[in-house]
Amino acid sequence: MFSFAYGSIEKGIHALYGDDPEAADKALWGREVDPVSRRGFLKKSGLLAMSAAVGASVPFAEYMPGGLIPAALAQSDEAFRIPGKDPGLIVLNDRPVNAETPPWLLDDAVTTAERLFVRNNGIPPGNIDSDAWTLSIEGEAARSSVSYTLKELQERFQHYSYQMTIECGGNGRAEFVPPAKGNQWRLGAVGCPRWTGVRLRDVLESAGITEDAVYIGYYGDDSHISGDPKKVPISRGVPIEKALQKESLLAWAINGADLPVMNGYPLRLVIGGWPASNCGKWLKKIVIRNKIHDGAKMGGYSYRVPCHPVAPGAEVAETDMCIIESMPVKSLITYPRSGAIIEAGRTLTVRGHAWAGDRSVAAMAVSIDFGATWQKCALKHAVNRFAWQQWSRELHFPGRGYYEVWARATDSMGRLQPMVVPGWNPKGYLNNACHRIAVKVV
Ligand SMILES: Nc1nc2c(c(=O)[nH]1)N[C@H]1C(S)=C(S)[C@@H](COP(=O)(O)O)O[C@H]1N2
Ligand SMILES: [Mo]
Repeated sequence: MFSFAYGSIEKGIHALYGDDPEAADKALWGREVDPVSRRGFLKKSGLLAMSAAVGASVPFAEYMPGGLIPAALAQSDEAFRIPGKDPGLIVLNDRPVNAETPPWLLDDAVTTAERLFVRNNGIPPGNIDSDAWTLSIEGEAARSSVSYTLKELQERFQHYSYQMTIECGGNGRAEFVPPAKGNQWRLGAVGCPRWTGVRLRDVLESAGITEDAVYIGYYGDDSHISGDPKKVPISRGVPIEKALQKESLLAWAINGADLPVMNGYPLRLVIGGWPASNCGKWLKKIVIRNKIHDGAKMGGYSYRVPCHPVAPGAEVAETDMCIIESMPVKSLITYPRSGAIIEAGRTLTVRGHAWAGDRSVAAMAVSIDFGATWQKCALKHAVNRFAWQQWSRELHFPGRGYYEVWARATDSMGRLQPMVVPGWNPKGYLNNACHRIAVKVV
């Protein structure tokens, strides 16, 4: 068994028929499927499942008509709209808030703040006072401990802006078989806004870095989901060389405006090319360590993958797990949306972005014949290191029918995206399988 990126044929057929799921079922199964059983609600076991899905018990459940899809889950409903975010974001979880951006909303070359995904491990801070905000630098490998208010940071150090892709290490997790626990990200835990701030390097050097420094670690102002003040939701970090790269920023702005609260207001770390879990939000403290940082979610199965490939579902000892560093080569089709219908004889220009962690993207190709042949795409250079690159390709379809457009990037070291979900790992990280969309020519 293997599964394709972003869904099976079944999902593809459903995407193709968009708003008409009954027609999709007919196409897929040759018959109509009872919509209630198809949607999985309101079988007798449904009450628990429904409570879990809406995130609350349903006091009037006994009055709920059979077959009703809770409004909280209906596509058009905005009950859980996240303030400051595009209503098209898909909310995966509301405690804590986690939301991804569907590919067709990632079409902008520079991701807007409204369309940047949200990934929270804990409960974000409330009542943030940016005037009173301080960042401290300390740790065994810091020559001195220093602390700056946000204003001091902005006044004392030179400002830099870079467009940088941030992608959750678990983006694409939904496709792993056997499944991995955690937020079931599909494709949209990624974005590439322009960040402005000061260089982490300049600020670390102002404290002084001792010879034995090997790693940094961050601490944010969010609190643990359990409510236990002694527990830290997440505290990750990177090797000192990565921290000292010129693009590593302490950022207070996204596309020239304040960070949204959900994305770390008023200050966050941005480290290019590595899992976004390294980009600490609501940043209060950086520690310079003389050993690999051992904060929350640095060990065990968190943001680590088997050092050597394992069979799907294998048990892997913690000692055989290695920290994820550069993210792998990947691409998205951001136009058209899967399920596009075009007239026979018309051309279709497909487009999207590609990125490759610490590397750049060297080539981009698309296929309309399930990978039998590939067509080279136009590909732009990155505006700076760690920014995603735009690609496009005009397509001609030979006749009416059902097609899939598959997109595949190659990085600067010659590595290609795989067609199938690669490298099963216990927590479902690093799925960089090709994105594909359905297109019907009528
Ligand atoms: N303080 C803090 N920083 C954090 C997190 C968090 O939960 N708390 N989540 C991390 C993870 S796992 C990811 S993928 C990115 C997500 O950044 P975003 O929510 O701005 O998209 O933030 C990282 N920084
Ligand atoms: Mo993440």
